[in-house]
Amino acid sequence: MNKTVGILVMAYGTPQSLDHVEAYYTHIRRGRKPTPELLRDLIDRYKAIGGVSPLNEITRMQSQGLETLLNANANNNRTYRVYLGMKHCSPFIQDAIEDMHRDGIEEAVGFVLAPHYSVMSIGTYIQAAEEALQKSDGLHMTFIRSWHLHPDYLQAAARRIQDSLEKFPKQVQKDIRVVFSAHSLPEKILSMGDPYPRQIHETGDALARELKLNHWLYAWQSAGRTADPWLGPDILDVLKSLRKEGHTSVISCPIGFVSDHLEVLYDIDIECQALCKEIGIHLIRTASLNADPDFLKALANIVVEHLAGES
Ligand code: FEC
Repeated sequence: MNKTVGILVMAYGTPQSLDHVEAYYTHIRRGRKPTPELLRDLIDRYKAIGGVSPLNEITRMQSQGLETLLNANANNNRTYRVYLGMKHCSPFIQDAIEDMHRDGIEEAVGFVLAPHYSVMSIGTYIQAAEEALQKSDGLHMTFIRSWHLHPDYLQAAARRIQDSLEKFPKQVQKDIRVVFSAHSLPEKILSMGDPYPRQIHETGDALARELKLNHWLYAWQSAGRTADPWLGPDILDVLKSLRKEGHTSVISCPIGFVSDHLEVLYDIDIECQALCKEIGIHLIRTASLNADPDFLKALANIVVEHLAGES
């Protein structure tokens, strides 16, 4: 008999228009409305990248591409159905699980389109899913918590760094500084023994080994606008320090993210680029993985290997 396995693909989500920014921001802030200043600042950032972020569109393409690829290679009378659940906009994670339950799915796997685990990032997606599962009798779901060292993911990321290296003249390539960055989180995760900073370093170190890089370093980006201390150093400070040390050729590799969105298109492509122009650094950002075939293949293998380990 044919069996359908549900795949819950979870992603951050973005407002579908500028009119939806306030509701989205309020959701991110767990129900607390942003001040008019914070809201204006965020709307201005969306305007600077063209009014909307491409994140939802890319997430949809990733989900559809994954479903197509999984079914093209399916055997043992298995078919796969992908359900998309967002953290901060519709369709929410809870909606996706309700749909799965209504469709009679009994076996499912859930994962987030972000490679590194933190209790404050992936942990909160899984928590939302687990709450919805309590109302979904008969639906059994397991989770992939991180996939930051999967060889196919590393290969796809390495290829994009190599492409960026080749955009620099041959004679400067050996001196290039590669800055790996990920979304900052409140510093308190350190005292909780959270694996997030370690996993980011593991990914960067594995890529540096694979590509035989001479110089690489780590930075945090996109820290929240809140009073508590966030993980540092911030990427802007790292770029300033590199310039002070005399370096002028830098690759930015935001390995904490897989898609083009506000934190990449604004924070790196506008904010970091403006700083680099001012201080005299030639900065190239690695292309995002988006819905490219090599990344979809990595995602499909991550899912299939997880399911094989479960059965
Ligand atoms: O393109 C888009 O519209 C959405 C881009 C976007 C992604 C993303 C990913 C992560 N975040 C993470 C943590 C936090 C924490 C707070 C926080 C706040 C924001 C705000 C916006 C935003 N994040 Fe985000 N994040 C994206 C966008 N993020 C907008 C609100 C304004 C601002 O601070 O800039 C602070 C919450 C609070 O106030 O309490 C914490 C982490 C990731 C990477 C993992 C993932 O994708 O889930 C971690 C994409």
